[in-house]
Amino acid sequence: MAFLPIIVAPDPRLKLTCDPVIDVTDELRQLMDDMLDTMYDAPGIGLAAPQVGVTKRVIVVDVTKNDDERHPYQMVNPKITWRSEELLDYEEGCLSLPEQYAQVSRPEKIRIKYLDFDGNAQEIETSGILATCIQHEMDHLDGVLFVDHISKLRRDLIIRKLKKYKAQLSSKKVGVRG
Ligand code: GNR
Ligand code: NI
Repeated sequence: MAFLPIIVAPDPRLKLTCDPVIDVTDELRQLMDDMLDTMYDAPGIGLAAPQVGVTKRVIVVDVTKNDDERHPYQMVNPKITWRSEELLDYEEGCLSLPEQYAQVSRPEKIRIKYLDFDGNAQEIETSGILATCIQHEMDHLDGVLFVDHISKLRRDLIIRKLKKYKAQLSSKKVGVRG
């Protein structure tokens, strides 16, 4: 069990395009397990590798609320093969944008292909919050954050708040009182 530090925006590491995984090794499985631990601990309903500083196309998701009915997904090289025309508006948050929320509109249903924990090819159709979360995580793999889907005015407001938040964090670290 390991908890990985989560990168907070703005940070150039959250803007990178991640590399496809060539094969699913034990090392990658360890990363996926550490990502799930980190996500549950945060707590969050999804986490993408770049949020913990790894530029690989790996995401984990679990939208269940109850701790004893967990249904985690660990996805490698996820690819959307179909999206519905109907959209769903959902109030999104992000562990890399702490305490910031905004309505984002995305396809309500999607079909995705991916490699699972064992390296086997899977294809599933999902809808609702699970579909929203998977799309949010997949955006991270291309350096896209939920604020990139809203107006520049709202995005700039959120980024300004995050800069303040990070400045406060770093001043606390060096022992300056705010
Ligand atoms: O924990 C999270 N909650 C959430 C809520 C609505 C839409 C997407 C998400 S994902 C987010 C965790 C995260 O930042 N994943 O990248
Ligand atoms: Ni996120």
